[in-house]
Amino acid sequence: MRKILVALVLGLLMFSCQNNQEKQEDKTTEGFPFFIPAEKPNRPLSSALERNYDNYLSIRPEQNELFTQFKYTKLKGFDYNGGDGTLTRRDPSKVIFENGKYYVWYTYRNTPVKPVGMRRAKEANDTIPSADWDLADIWYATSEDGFTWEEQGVAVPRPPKPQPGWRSVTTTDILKFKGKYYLYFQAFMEASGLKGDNCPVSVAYADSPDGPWTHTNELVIPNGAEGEWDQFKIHDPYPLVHDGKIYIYYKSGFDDRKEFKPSKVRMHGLAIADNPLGPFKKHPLNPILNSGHETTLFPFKEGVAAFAITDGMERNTIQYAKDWVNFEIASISELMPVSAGPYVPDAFTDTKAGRGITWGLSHFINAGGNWRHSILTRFDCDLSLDVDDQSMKG
Ligand code: AAL
Repeated sequence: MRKILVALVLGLLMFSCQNNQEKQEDKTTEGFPFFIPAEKPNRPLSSALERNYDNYLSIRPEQNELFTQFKYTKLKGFDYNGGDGTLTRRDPSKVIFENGKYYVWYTYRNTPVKPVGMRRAKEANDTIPSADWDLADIWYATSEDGFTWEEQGVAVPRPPKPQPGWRSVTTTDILKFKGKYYLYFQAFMEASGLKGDNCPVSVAYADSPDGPWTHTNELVIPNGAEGEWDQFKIHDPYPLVHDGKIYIYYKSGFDDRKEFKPSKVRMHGLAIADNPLGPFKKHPLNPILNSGHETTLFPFKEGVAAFAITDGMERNTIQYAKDWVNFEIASISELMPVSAGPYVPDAFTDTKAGRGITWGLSHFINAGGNWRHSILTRFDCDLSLDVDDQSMKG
């Protein structure tokens, strides 16, 4: 009996020592309600737990530098004809800070009537728009705080027929390179909806963000050849500077191909040039992002981060490519800003230590049957490595 008691006490002591040792060896994550080691444990794991360690930057969202949620604030300074669908502002560029103020460029449509809708595009004419972005010009606005904006007027108007963009110039984004400014934009040669939403990309340049802008009337990023993934459209051109070159990320889609219908497939491609006016060479690995819709990217550490929103298997994710080409999912988010144009302080500095973003502009679509009009809004987020730096905030 005595022997049994001694063995029991010894057994208990050994068990508790071992347990304590294990607990000390396992670095638990502070405040985490379950006993989940911060490092991947050396024992068989379920696929879900395996993935939790292998596929993301951290094992829980709050520790992940590329995880954020988004807050939206109504902007001051823009009127929308009472919201009757005749005036739209959408697809903002990234925001830049020049001459002591913030600048943004966007698609501006002010038509006598609201759009008839892409499905009724045959009813569109010189004054009746088909889509929300049909019959549009590129306008710009400036702001001192990122909340109240002063509309400055047109930056790049539609050129006369038959020049590229005569039907509509839309969805622009800004580049500053060697002291000059460049606006890349979609140049429509027919009303959206007649065949699809098809267009290539054209460019205008200026010595100052206030213009005047010279439209080259050239197609700087042409559609792909027949049968290529970007045969029908080059949308949402988004320039950044990397390795001394201009990297333009863009979106295209496969949805004009009968074999894919009714699927909505949108992916991102990359085109690179030494000179802002081209020639641009499309990356051999295109498409380089398998999801998303509009393009939103920013330098982050040595790589680049991208929002994948709206379409595709990996929508609602923030992705990261250390080499600016091969993207991995960094985090999954929600209510992501549509067509976000963030304030990216180091978009053109060829940085190797990208600082991330904390705010920008995006759009909301007022949908009612057909899309009627869109409004610009401000979004705030926490995707910066130096969130306490006031210069990151508007
Ligand atoms: C957007 C963008 C492009 C499309 C249309 C207007 O949000 O992806 O610009 O052509 O929708």
